[in-house]
Amino acid sequence: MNKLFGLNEVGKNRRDFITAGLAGVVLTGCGGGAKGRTLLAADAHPMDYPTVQAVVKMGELLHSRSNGRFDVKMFAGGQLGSERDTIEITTFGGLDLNRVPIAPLNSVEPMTMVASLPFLFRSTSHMRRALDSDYGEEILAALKPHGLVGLCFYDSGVRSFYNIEGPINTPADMKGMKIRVQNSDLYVSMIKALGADAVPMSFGEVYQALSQGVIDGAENNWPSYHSTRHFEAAPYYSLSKHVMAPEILMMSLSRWNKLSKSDRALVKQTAKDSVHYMRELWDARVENAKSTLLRSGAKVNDIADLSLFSEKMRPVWDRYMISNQQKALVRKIEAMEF
Ligand code: GTR
Repeated sequence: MNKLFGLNEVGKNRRDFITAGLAGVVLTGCGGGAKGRTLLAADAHPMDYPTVQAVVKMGELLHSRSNGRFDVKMFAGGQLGSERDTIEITTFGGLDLNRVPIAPLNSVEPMTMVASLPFLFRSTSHMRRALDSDYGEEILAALKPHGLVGLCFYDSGVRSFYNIEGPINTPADMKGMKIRVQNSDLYVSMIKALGADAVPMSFGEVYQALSQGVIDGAENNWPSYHSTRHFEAAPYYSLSKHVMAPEILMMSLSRWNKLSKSDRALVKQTAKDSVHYMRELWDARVENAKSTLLRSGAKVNDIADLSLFSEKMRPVWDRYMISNQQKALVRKIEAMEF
């Protein structure tokens, strides 16, 4: 069916099931009643994760700023399916709000690949300033033709590799390793460029795949490495810091189109305001995850020469930065102070 996402039969059935269930939530008047002023939101993370808490906070702000006309009902913990599935559900309006990482949007809109490039952002402040600026808005706006309204970016920190075998210090240490990646061709290419085998897989399947030795490793930020308990099966966390790709909070275009002009501005502003809150939670969560992981026996190593990784991954930039719009945006982000 959908060429972009290519859901298999299981995925399609799950999508139809979820959509029917969500329609039930709206029609039975959960909060907003049949007019659906309760915005249904999805997130793959558990309730206490910063991305989830930020959207919950956004719901509270929206509720008070709209004098009770809007609120948000959060379906956390991946209960509505994989991120690929929920993105598709959002595009046809089965979900109002969805917080996803940028990687699975790479196959939907090439401009999202810009912020997914390895070693593009050189510091947290560089990443935040770029995404808070018109450059970030340009990426968010590119989602619109796909039925998605990008509201804001949330932090996702720095992603590094973890595996079951031993510390990684150079790309040679990864040779032949099966590394799980998010569903994105760009990510597949990044791993291949290092000489490892890339295994695209949805987030919820990684723990089992690591435990059963179906894969040797994966990559993620400190909080996700910790909250998923992937460290139990893959205790070697090597700080390759290869990508700072952000999270995106988006709204379905069909819901957006039903809002008045002033309500659109309210939703956009409230989402933006939730970013500050998210970042406070995020910074604390990173520190907490680091110290808990170190106490729990994770074997963390710094990598002395990150250029060994960045040089091998660099050809990925040329392969995926094809359009003039992508190239121009990359140049502008690179030219920023960091
Ligand atoms: C996390 C992100 C999740 C999920 C995960 C993954 O950092 O917050 O939404 O995409 O990465 O690796 O799939």
